[in-house]
Amino acid sequence: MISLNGLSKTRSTFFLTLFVGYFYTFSAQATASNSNVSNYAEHPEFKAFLADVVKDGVYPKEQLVSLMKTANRKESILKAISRPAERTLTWAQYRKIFLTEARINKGIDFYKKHKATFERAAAESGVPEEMILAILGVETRYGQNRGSFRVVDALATLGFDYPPRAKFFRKQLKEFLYLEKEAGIDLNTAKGSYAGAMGFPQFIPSSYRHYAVDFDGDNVIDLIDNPVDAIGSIANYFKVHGWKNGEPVTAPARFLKSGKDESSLDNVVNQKLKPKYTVKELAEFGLVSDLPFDENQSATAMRLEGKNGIEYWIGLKNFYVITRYNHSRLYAMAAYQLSQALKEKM
Ligand SMILES: [Ca+2]
Repeated sequence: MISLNGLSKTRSTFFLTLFVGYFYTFSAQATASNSNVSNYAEHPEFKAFLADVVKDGVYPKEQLVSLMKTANRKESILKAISRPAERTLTWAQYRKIFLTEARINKGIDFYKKHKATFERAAAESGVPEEMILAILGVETRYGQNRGSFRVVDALATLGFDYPPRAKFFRKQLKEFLYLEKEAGIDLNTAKGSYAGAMGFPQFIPSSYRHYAVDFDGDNVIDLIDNPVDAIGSIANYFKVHGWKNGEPVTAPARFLKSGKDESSLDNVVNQKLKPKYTVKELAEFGLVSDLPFDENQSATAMRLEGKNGIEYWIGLKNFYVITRYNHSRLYAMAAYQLSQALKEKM
């Protein structure tokens, strides 16, 4: 959903961007086109979108025109998308936002309230309770910050006035229209992140349609107000993306290679998120984990700027699965470490 190192991000963390906003000045004007229209029904490119929606029978024409007449360009959205925290903060700065006593304690309160649901979700999906809980903690502080932008404003602004990702967000806008029928969402009032991610787990419309589940059996898939559906949906998202129960996620590593210095790892660490080496190959580069991993499994190497200097980590397949939720190694590391901190208190 948001461009991170050229990759698309499937989630967004609305409050995080606000946090970053305190520290950085933004310049979105350079990348945003200026359509100079009072609402998106008047945008020059809306006609083609409308024709496409009507052709595919997604949503009635008159209703879409009415909805888009209410959709306005929001400069704050264009600013937010240009500086996501995952791209602007170091690991030390990023970690500090999520690994706090307050966030851990709130998580434990939330867990106690929904313990039976977490247990059922973990049993059915093979995704640990603490991992599901940590995602809720990172995304929305367990539902506290579900986003304050109208989703239709966010998706229209980015779909029509943010050329670098316009195609993606216009597709999300189209997916959003389905949610009125499929999930009973009021398209006019639905709120979410600056990037149109909704509810407790911050699902963008396409994820909502494909991965959300009705976990309390009331025949409505409600991620916005229903924590039970949210818990089941995060578990399902991880399961579908390949989470393997009981397999390792990540572990610290050390550089051990005589006659070479750490710059020899420059082209090995922080490459694409998808693991391209094996644990054995990383060891040949000099990167060795403290844990006895199966040396034939796929692995990825990370070099992060931690509080006490450079940290090396080896990520395995399950780590990659966390990055399917948000295409960022900082995000995945924070979510995993929060899960481990929560687990100690559960
Ligand atoms: Ca439900």
